[in-house]
Amino acid sequence: MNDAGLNRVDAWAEVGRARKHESAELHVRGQATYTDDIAELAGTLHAALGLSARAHARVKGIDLAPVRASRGVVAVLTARDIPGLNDCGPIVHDDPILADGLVQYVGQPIFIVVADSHDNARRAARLAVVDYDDLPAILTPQAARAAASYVLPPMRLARGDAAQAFARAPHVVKGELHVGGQEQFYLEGQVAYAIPGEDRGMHVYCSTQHPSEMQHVVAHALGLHSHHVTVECRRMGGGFGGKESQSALWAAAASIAAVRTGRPVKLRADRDDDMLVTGKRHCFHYEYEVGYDDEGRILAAKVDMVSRAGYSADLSGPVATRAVCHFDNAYYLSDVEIRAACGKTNTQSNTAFRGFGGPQGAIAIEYVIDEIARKLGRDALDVRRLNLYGKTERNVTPFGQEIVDNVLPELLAELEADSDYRARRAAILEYNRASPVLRKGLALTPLKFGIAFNVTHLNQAGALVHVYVDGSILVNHGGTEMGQGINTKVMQVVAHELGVELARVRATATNTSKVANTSATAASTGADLNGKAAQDAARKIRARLADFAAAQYGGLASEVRFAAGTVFVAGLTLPFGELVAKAYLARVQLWSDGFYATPGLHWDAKTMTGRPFSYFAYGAAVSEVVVDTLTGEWKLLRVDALYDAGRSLNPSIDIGQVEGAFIQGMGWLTTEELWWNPAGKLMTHAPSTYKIPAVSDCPEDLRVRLFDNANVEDSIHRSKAVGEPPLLLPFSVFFAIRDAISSVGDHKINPPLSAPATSEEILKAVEFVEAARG
Ligand code: MTE
Ligand code: LUZ
Ligand code: MOS
Repeated sequence: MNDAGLNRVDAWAEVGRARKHESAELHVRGQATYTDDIAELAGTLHAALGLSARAHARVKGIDLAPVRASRGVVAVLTARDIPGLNDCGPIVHDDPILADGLVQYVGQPIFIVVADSHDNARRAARLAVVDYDDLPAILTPQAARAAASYVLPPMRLARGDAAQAFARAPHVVKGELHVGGQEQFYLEGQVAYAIPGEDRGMHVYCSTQHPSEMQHVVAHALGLHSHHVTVECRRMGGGFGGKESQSALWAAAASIAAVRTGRPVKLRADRDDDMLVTGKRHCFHYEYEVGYDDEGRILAAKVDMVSRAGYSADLSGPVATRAVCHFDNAYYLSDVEIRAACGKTNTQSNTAFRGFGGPQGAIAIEYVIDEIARKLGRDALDVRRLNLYGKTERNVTPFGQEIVDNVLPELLAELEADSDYRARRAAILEYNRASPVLRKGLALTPLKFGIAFNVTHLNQAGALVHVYVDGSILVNHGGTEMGQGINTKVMQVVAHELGVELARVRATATNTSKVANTSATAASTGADLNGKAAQDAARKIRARLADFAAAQYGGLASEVRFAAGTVFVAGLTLPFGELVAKAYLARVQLWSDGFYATPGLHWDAKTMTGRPFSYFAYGAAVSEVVVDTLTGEWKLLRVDALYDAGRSLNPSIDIGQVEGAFIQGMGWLTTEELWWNPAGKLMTHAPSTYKIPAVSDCPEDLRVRLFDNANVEDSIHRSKAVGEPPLLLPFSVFFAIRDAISSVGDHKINPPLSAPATSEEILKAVEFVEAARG
């Protein structure tokens, strides 16, 4: 081979390339198979859930005769029909599959109807006559705190001496903030299809981020071993955390119905039921007190947060832990005390949602910095910069983890320049002077997000790679595809390792009988963990092929190269497929498992200290809005976002993730409002009343760029996770709105603004400023 050829091979890479999503064409053609698209077996029955109409009550009696008599009904099942454990809680076992004598929220499942069609099951599910004996209900986190009603003991993290630091601080700001929850609103709702097999076997197709946990829950509910149950998921139409633990109810109910009827049973929630039954992002209520100096440097900080956990623990503990570990966001807090509690309320059991408490922790400190800046008459960006973590000092988090690669100073400088922040700030001041009704606002907010499960043992993954005799490659791993592109990234890693083009690699459905004991695809770690596991498997195969090639053709195994579909050995080249076919005849094992466990993690839950994260991802965004101060309507005019994806495995997928997270987070902070009536019924349980952002809400000018910053940790090809962290970027939208509102009072008054900043909330804040201005 000549030099040009060798250069081409040296430059060859499959990772780091902008590749389209492996299912992109199937998605747009409507040919991608979701759980509900799987061809139904003959005899398949359909289930629906009968739901509680009360927030908290004893069930004195229940008349199911009208349900049984309804058209097409085959069986009606209650808690007593569950062969094994009536529990689907992921950590604490306080989560019944079917309520048994006590209902704890409006929407809690009480019974399962099995019928010959989806519609017949749904119709019948409404016909039960339930005799309730109402009990007092707690609906808000504040009420939960007042009653000391918690699903878990409250937690506390402290560093330094906050009391002393407050005593020395020239200024103190004190206040409260409320940040609402959020419905995951995955396009594909919760669904499971359970097929009973021979000898007590159960195969469950389920839209889930956590097939292994579904396997365990189903096995326990049926009184079986894990080896009886197989759970499979080719893809989800979105999960966003809502299918990390809460797919369990649906998997378990379908399986119970399948066992009881001896027939395949599908359970698919319609949107209203899905929203009434399942948990969401936790809303948080904060009480804060922060001491600062004349320039805005934070000297002391105290925060007490309480979340709305709902009626059971679910993942509320880890969510609160992540909130505690992200209260600092990008800022060094020398003397700090952070408290968090998970309020037990008679509402849906809240759960994971993109960011997993991180956004809820970080927004509080951003709110405070925003207040400090206004009190001092400084640009909030200057106050933010003043408080940023340092590079080699002031670089240890309150939980004791050293930050070793803080790029925020450079990243902010780059974004400030690229977005023309200062000039636009001046232009907006000018605009607002001449515009009494329409007011513009601008804000730049940073993010720092810790990557790893904050529960150490979950940071492991497995993979299985098969090289077939024709040279085609099949990869299976423990991660699940929910649209985020994990399969594409893992396929790129395998293709890269074996030196073949991406088209030669295919990924198959996640299946508990292929890779065992997997963690949820969550905490943004999917590609990090499963990419490493698949790389490990591919490397083992490549090493065997290299040994074989060297033995056949001479030279050293360590010098055999695999690139561009070609194998380079002892001065010869041969196609990958040809070497594979020869290796097969020579009885070389052409498939392998792979495994990865993130090194260096530890966490002491009692003191809330350790090294819970493998590394941190960084980013920042600038948003410009215009607010109508008469109606509270607003529009996002322009966004500039810069995100540190390390050496991105796939820049086009990563940019898509940043865009998606941005718009999703913007919805959380602005238009998506969960509203329960005084009786505790969630009234916003459909898109008619619950407003997620539409295409028309996306800014016309959306500039997302990746900040190239090779990961200092030995992550997969030095990339960084991207799934959740960019959800913090639309803090900039919220604070731009607050900036526009505060212009009404010449930026001298801090408008109280809760999230979501709906039009009503904006109007209230405008009125507050007008009243205070006099
Ligand atoms: N992107 C799409 N399209 N759909 C999703 O459901 N979930 C998010 C994020 N991006 C999600 C998504 C959440 S909550 C997580 S934790 C990560 O993807 C999980 O995938 P990863 O770890 O492979 O990035
Ligand atoms: N920790 C975390 C977790 O940081 N993210 C998660 O999604 C999670 N899930 C379960 C337990 N801990
Ligand atoms: Mo994502 S909330 O960790 O599933």
